[in-house]
Amino acid sequence: MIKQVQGLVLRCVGGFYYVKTTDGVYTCRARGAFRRAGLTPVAGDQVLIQPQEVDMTGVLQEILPRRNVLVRPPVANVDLLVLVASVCHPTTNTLVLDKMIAVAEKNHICPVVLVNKSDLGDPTELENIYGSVGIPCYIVSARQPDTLASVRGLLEGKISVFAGNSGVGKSSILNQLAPELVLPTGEISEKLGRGRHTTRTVSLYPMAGGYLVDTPGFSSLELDRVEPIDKETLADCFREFRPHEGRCRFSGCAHYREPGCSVRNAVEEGAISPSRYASYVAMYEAVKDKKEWEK
Ligand SMILES: Nc1nc2c(ncn2[C@@H]2O[C@H](COP(=O)(O)OP(=O)(O)O)[C@@H](O)[C@H]2O)c(=O)[nH]1
Ligand SMILES: [Mg+2]
Ligand SMILES: [Zn+2]
Repeated sequence: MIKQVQGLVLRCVGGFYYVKTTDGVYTCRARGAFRRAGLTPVAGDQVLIQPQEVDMTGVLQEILPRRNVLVRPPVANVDLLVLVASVCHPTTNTLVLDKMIAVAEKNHICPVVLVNKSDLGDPTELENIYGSVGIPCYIVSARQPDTLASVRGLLEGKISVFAGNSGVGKSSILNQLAPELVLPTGEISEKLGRGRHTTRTVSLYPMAGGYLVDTPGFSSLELDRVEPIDKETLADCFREFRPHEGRCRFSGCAHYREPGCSVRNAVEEGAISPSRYASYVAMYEAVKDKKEWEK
């Protein structure tokens, strides 16, 4: 009987997989069968390995079923997508944020919004939009570590991917959350990032029984190969629309220009944020005329 143990892939570098098990981190090679089947283990994967205790090496034998997997950065079994926005420098594009939230919802990843740099300006506008949606929204400042206490609690035991425009403060926040981390921030990180994209490796940084993943910017985030979300699924990805299901005058209402639309009424009454609805309309218009064969 060959011994097998279960572990978590923390990092993949040059064909080596660092797999954390209850008795330590094993440096593993993947079984050749993976390559032949076009399968690649990624950080976040739960795997079975054949361990060799003498030198803490092993062979990665099997990838256990994934709950989800991101294309870029390649990470599996993501619990939270932490979207970092900032009050200023850079300003937040709510359409980009809402697109990310929608794709997270579609992939059963819980979106979280952090409004950072609250020491520099008024976070009320973003707080009003996202606080009312029912997705966790926190006003924080990487310069005021106290503001991050409740965020730390939320991340406990989870795999969390941090995303947001370059410069919003992702790395600064991660450094505060996990003090043993020393991620480069600001201009230094921009210089390091340039031209290194092809060799970038994804790491899961341990924090409070969970793991954190940093990403350089929205442009390096790809949650889903099949984009955009089709028009039938889009409304489901806006969670504040869900209570209106079945309440519109027409069944199959797209909440677009139809009369008697419960979602549009809610926007007019101020129960749904106009900014969120505008994002929905922009995303809907991008897919509404797509034919089946164009997808
Ligand atoms: N005033 C202020 N500056 C911040 C805050 N968070 C980050 N910064 C600064 O914003 C710049 C970009 O931060 P960085 O963490 O590299 O952003 P990233 O590109 O999202 O990882 C750096 O100069 C940080 O010092 C904050 O909460 N308040
Ligand atoms: Mg960074
Ligand atoms: Zn409707």
